[in-house]
Amino acid sequence: PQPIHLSDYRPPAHRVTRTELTFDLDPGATRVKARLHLERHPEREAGEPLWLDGESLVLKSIAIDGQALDADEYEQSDNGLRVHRVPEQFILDTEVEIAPSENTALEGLYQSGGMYCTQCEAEGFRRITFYPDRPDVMATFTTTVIGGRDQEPVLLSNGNPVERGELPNGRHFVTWQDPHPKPCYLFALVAGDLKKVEDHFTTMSGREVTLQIWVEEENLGKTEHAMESLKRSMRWDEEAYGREYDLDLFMIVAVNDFNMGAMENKGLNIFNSAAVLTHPQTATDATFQRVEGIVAHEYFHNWSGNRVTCRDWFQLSLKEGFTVFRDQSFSADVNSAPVKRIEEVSFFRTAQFAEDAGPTAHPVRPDQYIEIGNFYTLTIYEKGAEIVRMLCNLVGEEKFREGSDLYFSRFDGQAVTIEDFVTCMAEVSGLDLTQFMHWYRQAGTPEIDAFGEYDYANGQYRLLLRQRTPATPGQSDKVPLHIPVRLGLVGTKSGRDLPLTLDGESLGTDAVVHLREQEQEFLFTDVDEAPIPSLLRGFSAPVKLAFPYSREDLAFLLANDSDGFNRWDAGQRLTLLALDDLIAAHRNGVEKVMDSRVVDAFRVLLEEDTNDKAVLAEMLTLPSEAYIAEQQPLVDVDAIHAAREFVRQSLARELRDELLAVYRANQSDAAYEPTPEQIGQRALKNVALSYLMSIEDEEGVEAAKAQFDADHNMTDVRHALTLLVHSSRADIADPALKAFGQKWANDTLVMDQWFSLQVTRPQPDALERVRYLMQHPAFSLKNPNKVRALIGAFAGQNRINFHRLDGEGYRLLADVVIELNRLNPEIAARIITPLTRWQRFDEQRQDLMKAELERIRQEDLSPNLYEVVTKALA
Ligand code: B3K
Ligand code: ZN
Repeated sequence: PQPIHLSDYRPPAHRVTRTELTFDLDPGATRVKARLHLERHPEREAGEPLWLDGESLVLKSIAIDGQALDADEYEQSDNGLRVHRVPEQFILDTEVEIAPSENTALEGLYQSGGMYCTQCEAEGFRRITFYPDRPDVMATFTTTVIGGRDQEPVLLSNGNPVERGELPNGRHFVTWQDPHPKPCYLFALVAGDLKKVEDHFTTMSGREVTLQIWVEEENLGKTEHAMESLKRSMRWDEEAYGREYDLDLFMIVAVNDFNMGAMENKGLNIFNSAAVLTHPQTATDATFQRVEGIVAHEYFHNWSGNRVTCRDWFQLSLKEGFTVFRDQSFSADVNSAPVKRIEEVSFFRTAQFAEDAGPTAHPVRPDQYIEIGNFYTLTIYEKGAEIVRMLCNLVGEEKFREGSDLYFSRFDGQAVTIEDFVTCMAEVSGLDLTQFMHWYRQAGTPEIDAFGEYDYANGQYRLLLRQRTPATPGQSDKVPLHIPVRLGLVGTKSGRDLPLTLDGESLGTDAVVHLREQEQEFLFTDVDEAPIPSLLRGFSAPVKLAFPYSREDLAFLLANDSDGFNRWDAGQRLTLLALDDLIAAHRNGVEKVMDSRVVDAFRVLLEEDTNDKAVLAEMLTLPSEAYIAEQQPLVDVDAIHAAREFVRQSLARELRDELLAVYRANQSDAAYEPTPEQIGQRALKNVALSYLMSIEDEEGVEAAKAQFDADHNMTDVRHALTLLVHSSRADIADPALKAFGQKWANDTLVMDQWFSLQVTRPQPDALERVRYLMQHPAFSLKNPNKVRALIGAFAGQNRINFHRLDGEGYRLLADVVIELNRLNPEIAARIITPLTRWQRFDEQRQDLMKAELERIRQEDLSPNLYEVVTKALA
């Protein structure tokens, strides 16, 4: 496979203005008729051949303006069809046959359970019919779907239903019309025996919109939260961005087999059932919040993605980064904002930093790719969102809104670029964003080294910032970035933010300084007491910032920083320093000693009377093994695990009574609600229980068992069961696990949780459990959720067992990847990730991991895996 380059972009030779499709559904032989109204692109010369993408299609007929083409008038290949000569303007008719029942890649038209559904982004439409499958070709769609009256009573597509009727042989049809021109990646079709829940929304201009969520009958009771989230999102987008919905009907469909979370098809969003269905008895708080965020994300795409779309797939972050930023802002508004930010950043610094430091590192706007399906990454999504957040902070909220209004009005109905977006922000604010654009071009996480010095005599604080972006594959030289650093100076006497005066200008007590040079000095004057700097507040830029804080400094910031995010971060930094010592002690075989400063800091937290329990729960949570590993030059899996366990157990022993008190004080019989208050309270209670269970405290074990038996809600039940299964108390855990498995045997989403919590246990039998559970009747390699729940959870979260020194963890993952290469290349190329990160491990593990990558390379690889494996072995 050959890479595609951004620099080769040209508009298409022909564009489609109208697309008319007819689907005659059949599992093994669906017929698709396409009538395309085509014309030459005004920027391209006359006489160029017509190119249509197409994969795995059996061509039955082809005609131009009613004339069937002779065999020498066109040429068909593996990836498409070329018609040598076409008129300036013409109608193309084709008919193809496809086999949805054989489609295990879950791209194009496929079957999930008994129903038909589609996934076209990025390049799935070419598996449905011959078409210029690129986002800069936008057409109106009319779609007729024919199915069995009994098997497929419900036939859905984009837009509004305009006609329906009966046909011979027990068949029927519905015709749908979507008035908004769209690229084919937003096309969708769903057919099956589905039931709906309906609601209504009145838009800001007074239009009535019908809202429908379509599910299998047994899931009708699990849609309420998604519906409420949808209505909240619609209102929020009107208020925050002035964006109104533009059709009379908005549909969401839940399907069990889906590669990603969800898809923003125009008027017909298709969701992974795991990202839309909830019920207090079956879904955890985390799932409730995830559903809210994803429903919002897909809805927000209606403007940032659908009305204004991407010119080409290199611009993917134009819609994804912006839309993630929008859904993050929404979630922060309707939940606890500081907790949201802490959650986002701790995930980002663990997973995106690792991606940016690994063999598949790429810029937020890549300049080349082999398989675009590999670029739905944390970098495109989450780092893209961080860039938009920086832009918003740079221009200010008001100008940002002005800029987004300008963007939506100027480019409505068009396929555009990242420059188009940034130019709008520059225009309304008058800021020069030229240097800022490097954020989109440069891969790798910038590192800032900061140093500070207080001059008592003159009352001045000198802050030196030095930036550096490490080399990444294909990018050895980096230029300095424009980095907004939000900061405060916290007085060591007063514990307060001191007034900031920079270059004679007074900036209040919390300000943003702009780091543009490789090295830059900031001299704050009129500083009355010695300060400790609080840097990168709110994670104002996606960078690693190092400052030589002492542990006393960090304990001080943890107690005094006015920025909630940086208070949390000070606690994390303090714990990380203690962990460093313990990791070293473990490696050197020296006795481990707990740092009393950490214990004291945690004691203060536990005794604090704070309202935001969710924030407190975050502060009490230790950095994950994955994040600790991120900080180490050489990852020692066992030492990290041992050190972290040691900290957990030491804290549990020293603070046992306080933890038990917090646990008891936060128990509640109140009916389950996914409110921020209740979620915070459960989180706090469950963190306390985790500590108690780490030492298998008798009362802790009793509490976990009682919490499981009480069966109050899935958050509490799952947490208790996980702690029991991860403990040595098989006497309690085994019967509980069995009872849980039997109770939920028919609920596929709960069974996913049952799989995950078993294979993440630290005991040495975890890997054998994975192999055993792969034979379980509820498991299937064809279902992406099951693959993630079992294999993904094991390889991603059970570090000590995945990295076993006998290499069995690696072998297991490689075996699965090889099978998935045939079944579902997109999932194969994702699930392999932990194997590609061999560079930071000891030599023995490096060799084992590379050997498995080599074994995979011997296979007949899909483009997806080919790209990832070659990069990983480069
Ligand atoms: N836009 C989709 C991505 C699906 C791509 C899968 N290859 C989901 C989202 O970001 O909303
Ligand atoms: Zn998206």
